[in-house]
Amino acid sequence: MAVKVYGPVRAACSQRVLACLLEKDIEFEIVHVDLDRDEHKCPEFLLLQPFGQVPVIEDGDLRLFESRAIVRYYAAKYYNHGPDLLGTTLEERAIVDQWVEVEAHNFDKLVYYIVYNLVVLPRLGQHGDSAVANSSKQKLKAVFDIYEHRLSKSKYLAGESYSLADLSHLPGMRYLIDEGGCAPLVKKRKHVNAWWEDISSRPAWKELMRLSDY
Ligand SMILES: N[C@@H](CCC(=O)N[C@@H](CS)C(=O)NCC(=O)O)C(=O)O
Repeated sequence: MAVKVYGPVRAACSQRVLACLLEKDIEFEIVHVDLDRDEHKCPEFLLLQPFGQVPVIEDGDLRLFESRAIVRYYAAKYYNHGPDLLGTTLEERAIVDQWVEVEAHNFDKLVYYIVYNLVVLPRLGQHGDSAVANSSKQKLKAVFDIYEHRLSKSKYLAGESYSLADLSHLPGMRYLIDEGGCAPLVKKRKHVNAWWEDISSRPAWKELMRLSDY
């Protein structure tokens, strides 16, 4: 039975989940949730996700929200199917987890402030706060400097293999580069740029970009 994924295919958090399902070649069905029409705040949706956010998955009897919990679940459930996204030893897994947490706590908020103010609000005909976007870009430079150093030591964030740590960054990186005006911040950092070129060339991500109709 196909996994049901509730959320717009273009939402960054939905894309994190979809990128993982595509890597693992897991069949899925997208149930579109229109955020512009506040469908995620309606009572039926709140029964699925009490915080009123996407994505949510339904897989048989299992219902799960929080995109990083979902990708961890599928990476573990289909450990032997498709690429290993978790790491093999306890230590490798801990390092993957560490960088997934970095994405969630050091990177994602900055992406949100930049994209919300420069892309989402203007799309809705409202003024974004450019001061907030600019100060987030300054903070992002410092984060990218740390990534640059890390990626000068290993091909991927958690070591020599692609993992959930890299996959988790894909949607935010795309938003920053394609819509948030941050391409120069990436391009001028040799290792971050090579990493982005590599991870965004993966067939699963390219397939998701086709589904997203970019
Ligand atoms: N930590 C959650 C965040 C979910 C989230 O922020 N989803 C966004 C779309 S990327 C959303 O639903 N935004 C609408 C809202 O918060 O009202 C996750 O990773 O699933």
